[in-house]
Amino acid sequence: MKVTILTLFPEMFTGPFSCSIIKRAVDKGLVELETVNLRDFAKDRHRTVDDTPYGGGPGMVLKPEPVFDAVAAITGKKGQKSYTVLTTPQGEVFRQQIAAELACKEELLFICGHYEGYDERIRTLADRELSIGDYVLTGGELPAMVMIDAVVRLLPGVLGAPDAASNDSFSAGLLDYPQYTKPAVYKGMAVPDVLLSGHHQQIAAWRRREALLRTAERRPELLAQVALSREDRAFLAGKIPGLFGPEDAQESRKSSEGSAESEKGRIFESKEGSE
Ligand code: 9D3
Repeated sequence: MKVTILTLFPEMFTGPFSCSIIKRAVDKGLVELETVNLRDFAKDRHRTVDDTPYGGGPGMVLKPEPVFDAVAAITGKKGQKSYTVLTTPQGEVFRQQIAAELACKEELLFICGHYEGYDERIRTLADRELSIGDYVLTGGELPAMVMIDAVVRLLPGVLGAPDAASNDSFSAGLLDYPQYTKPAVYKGMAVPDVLLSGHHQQIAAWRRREALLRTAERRPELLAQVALSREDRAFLAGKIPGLFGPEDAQESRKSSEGSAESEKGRIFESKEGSE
């Protein structure tokens, strides 16, 4: 995969891209990363890339000409058009599914703004407009780094041989289960007995339940996208009355009336499990 980043701050990318897993992926030739300085495409001797907004108002707006010319130069150099992502707070919120889609592209181009906004005509260059969440950053560079990191780790060979347990469909969409390593007791805190038991089936069942419980407690909205078995549902309904709607709260209400659990989020729609 080839990833090009159009930015006014190419230096911001040097640190993150020369460390750890991304660096290894580049060294292995699995991905090629290139930054292009938008300022090199400014038209005047002051190298201006932004201007005041028509109609007035605060802030500066990224001019169209440098961005269009830079994109044309990047495309011309490669002959083939890259799948183009515009980083913007108005974009669709980036998530794992989008990372997986981007990981299928041969060539990606990220256009990063670093001003209050873009001239609206720049949007026509984008195949997709993406944000990384509802908080205000100073530019699109950190979002581009976040997205590139999420995409590159999905490329074949980047993480080494992925073991079936860590990314199979069984755990997909759930938060991770709790993990422990030695010592078995630390500052009075003991590792759960089941993990020391050697009963692999019981361990797998415990991990599944812990992942389900954590997800239901912390991110109940994620559960709607997870395939739950009858056993999963029975376990969760027993732990969190009303999770699957008001119906299931009836019989378990007596047992946990007034508990904090009963106040947790509700899942009204959920994928039917295949098992
Ligand atoms: C939403 C704030 N805007 C109101 C006038 C101004 C503005 C502030 C900061 C416009 C752009 C920016 C810079 N941010 C990005 O370019 C950006 C971003 C972000 O701030 N949060 C999450 N994802 C992204 S992707 C690009």
